[in-house]
Amino acid sequence: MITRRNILSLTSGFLGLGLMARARGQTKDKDNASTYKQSMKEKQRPGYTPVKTLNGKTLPFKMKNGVKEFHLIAEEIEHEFAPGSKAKCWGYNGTTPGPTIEAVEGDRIRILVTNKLQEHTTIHWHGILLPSGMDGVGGLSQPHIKPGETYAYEFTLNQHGSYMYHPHADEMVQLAVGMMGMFIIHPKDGEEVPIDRDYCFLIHNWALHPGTYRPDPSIMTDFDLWTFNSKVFPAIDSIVAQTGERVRIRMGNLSMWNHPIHIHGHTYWVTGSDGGRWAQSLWRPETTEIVGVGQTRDIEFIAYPGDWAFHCHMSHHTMNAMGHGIANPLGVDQTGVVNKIQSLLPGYVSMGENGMAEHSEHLAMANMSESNMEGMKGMQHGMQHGAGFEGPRNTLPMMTGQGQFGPLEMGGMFTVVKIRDQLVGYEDPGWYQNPPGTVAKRV
Ligand SMILES: [Cu+2]
Repeated sequence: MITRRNILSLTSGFLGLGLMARARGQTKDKDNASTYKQSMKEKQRPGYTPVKTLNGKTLPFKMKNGVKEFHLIAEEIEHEFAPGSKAKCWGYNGTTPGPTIEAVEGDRIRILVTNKLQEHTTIHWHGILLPSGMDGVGGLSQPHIKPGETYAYEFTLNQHGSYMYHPHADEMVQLAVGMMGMFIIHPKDGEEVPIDRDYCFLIHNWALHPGTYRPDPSIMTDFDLWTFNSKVFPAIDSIVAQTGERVRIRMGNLSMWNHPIHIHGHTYWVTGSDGGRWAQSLWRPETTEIVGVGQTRDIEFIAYPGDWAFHCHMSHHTMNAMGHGIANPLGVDQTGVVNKIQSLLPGYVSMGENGMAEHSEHLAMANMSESNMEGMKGMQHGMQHGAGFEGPRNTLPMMTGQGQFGPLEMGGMFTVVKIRDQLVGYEDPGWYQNPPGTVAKRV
């Protein structure tokens, strides 16, 4: 496995070559520049920058007679979408999504799949070119993997790019409850344009109805939670980078909607998919790219300092659980009717007469308190509206998150790209300290 340390030693290896070149009589300055250029260009040949899975991890492997052997265990798990909302989900090796499989073009790999579910399953290697019998479609390419059984998939990777894995057995249910993972294959000759930070995540949607603990697989359009790697904002990891670095974000969509994923403060290039990293003539500058159902998309940008929103642009997809079949409340004085509805529907919160912002402030305040649900009981909301408020159990506020200037009024598919001139590893650096005179202000 290639680690950051390996890459450092590779880089220093090329620096060493540079020193040898200098001994052959080149001038020092020219030599330093060319050595640096060479080391930057070569630092990922034949290595690579390991992928960073948001809120997740990479699946370890063992080398066995030249074959990289991975082991996935399909099982029921308890998953937390954000503090205050947990569910019985299905996943791999204890998580949803399962750990990211990461390998290199040309690798021979074996993936053992153990089924600890109460029903059969399989795994389909989405986008990967392989023998038909390794494709993982239950009944079509193989017998189903029954509870307690382990199957071995083995094939050679003859491509590179951003791929996925997911069951192809009782697919509607098994996807709806979280069974999926990313499968990243690095090019064997390294990247022509080197990548400094390589992120990946899966896009998904969940019907975890307010007050319940199991995602409902029967829902087709009206979902409650919209996630990056099975987390909702503010529990989604920030994407961090150092100023000037080339950042790639690989996104896979196994949800039931297409998602236009938008970045602030940058133009990114759309550079790849499950067809690999595209030829540079195909790269497109965008600030929003639709990641369609069943697709993967890679975007790349050069990091510019600041705190930048990164989110799905479907505005309901940056919300948590909410009702959709309600009359339009804007401009309607609801003070009289709210108490009556609450007597029938405990936990009902009206949408605002003047918009939702005021409502979000109360919930954001509640969300900041130590115990999410305890904090939502009564106090702030009751003071404002003269009615005790207790949200449904195990249910996140619809809009939440607190920034350095106030409530973010977001949820779901939203995170922050935090870019700093100096950065330690992948640590979250906190909020951006804006240079004086660069923050919008009241006049
Ligand atoms: Cu979306």
